[in-house]
Parts: sequence; structure tokens; C-alpha cells
Amino acid sequence: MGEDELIEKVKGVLSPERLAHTLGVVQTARKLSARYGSDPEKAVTAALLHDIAREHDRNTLLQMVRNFGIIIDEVSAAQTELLHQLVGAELAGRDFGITDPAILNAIRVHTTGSVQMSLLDKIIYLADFIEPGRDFPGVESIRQKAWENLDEGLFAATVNTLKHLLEKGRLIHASTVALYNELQLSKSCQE
Ligand code: DGI
Ligand code: FE
Ligand code: FE
Repeated sequence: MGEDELIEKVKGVLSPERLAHTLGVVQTARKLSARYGSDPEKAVTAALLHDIAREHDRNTLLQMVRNFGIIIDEVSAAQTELLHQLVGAELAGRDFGITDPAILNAIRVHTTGSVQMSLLDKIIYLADFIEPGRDFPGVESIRQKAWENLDEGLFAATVNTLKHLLEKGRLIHASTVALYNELQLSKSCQE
């Protein structure tokens, strides 16, 4: 499927607001992949598909988790918004014919992040965070860092997420914590 064909198909599953966000992620992912020397085609495909499961309600997502045989942990089961990364990767394969594991993994970890993220995983995670439609406090500084140094951008985004989750009293997924620790460890090694 070419990019235009993918866009047409994605339009069918996203609300206008989510589509605008998705196209922002595509634009940012394209720029980040040029900046950091990643395959732009893979970045565009992963960006286009990253939120294809985002519009489904909790029951539908849980049903899909069962049907796809996805094994989920307690925290993902309790927090609906953590399910769409897992279901999204399966739908990208089933409905959009994506077989490239690099693209599927970037979708699968785009919300929580994970340890040992690939360049593509990091680009999608960050593009999702800083696309032009995002306007939360602190986004400008994360944008700047993401452009200067990918891992510093990633660290800033992860810290922002953790603070936000703590403030709201939400559950924190183990992958979010693991990413934070990994980045913090590599920072302290450099000091
Ligand atoms: O799908 P989007 O809204 O574009 O963005 P996303 O896939 O990054 O999902 C964002 C939401 O996921 C945001 O409200 C923060 C939340 N999130 C990220 N990590 C965790 C988390 N929520 C919980 N409960 N725990 C996490 O570790
Ligand atoms: Fe998402
Ligand atoms: Fe998103």
C-alpha cells in the first residue's frame, strides 16, 4: 500500500481531530527521521497507523485483546488508554497488511515507551509527543531537546509523562518506569 492509499484508509477509522493529530505526527516523524537518519518511509507508515485503535471504547479494546490473544498485564488492563498501542499493532498487521516488525513495534510501544527502543520507536514516541497540535505546558522545551538530541528529548518526554501521571494519581506502567530508569542510568554513566 502506498502512502496516499494508506492515508485514505486511515481516514476511514479516525475522527477528524485524531486524523489531524495523526497527520501532525507524520509530519514530525518525517522531520525527525531526516534529522537522525532513519528510514522516512517506515517512519511515515508507523506514524500514520500509530493511533488506529485509539477511537475504540474500553469494551471493544478488551474484546480485541482477547481475540488477538494479546497477553496483558494488570496495569494495561486497568488503564484503557494503554490498550490502544497493543491493539493498534495487531490491526496494522491485520487490516493494513503491515508485516515489518520494526513498524509494528514502534506502534506497540508508542504510548508507554520501553527499554532498548530502536531509532524508529523513539521517533514515533517523540513525534506523538511534540507534533504541532500539542500545546501542553513544557512542550516547547521538549521540542527543542528532541531536535538537539533524541535521547534528551525522550528523557524530557518521559519525565513529563511521569509527573503528569503522579499528579493525576494514575497507575504507572512498568515500561514507562523502565524507560525512565534506562535513560537516567545512561545519563549518569556519561557524567
Ligand atoms: O494516543 P495519544 O493520545 O495520541 O497519545 P499516547 O498514545 O501517548 O497516549 C497518551 C496517554 O497515555 C496520555 O494520557 C498518557 C498515557 N500514558 C502514558 N504512559 C502511561 C500512561 N497512562 C498510564 N496510566 N500509565 C502510563 O505508564
Ligand atoms: Fe496513541
Ligand atoms: Fe497519538
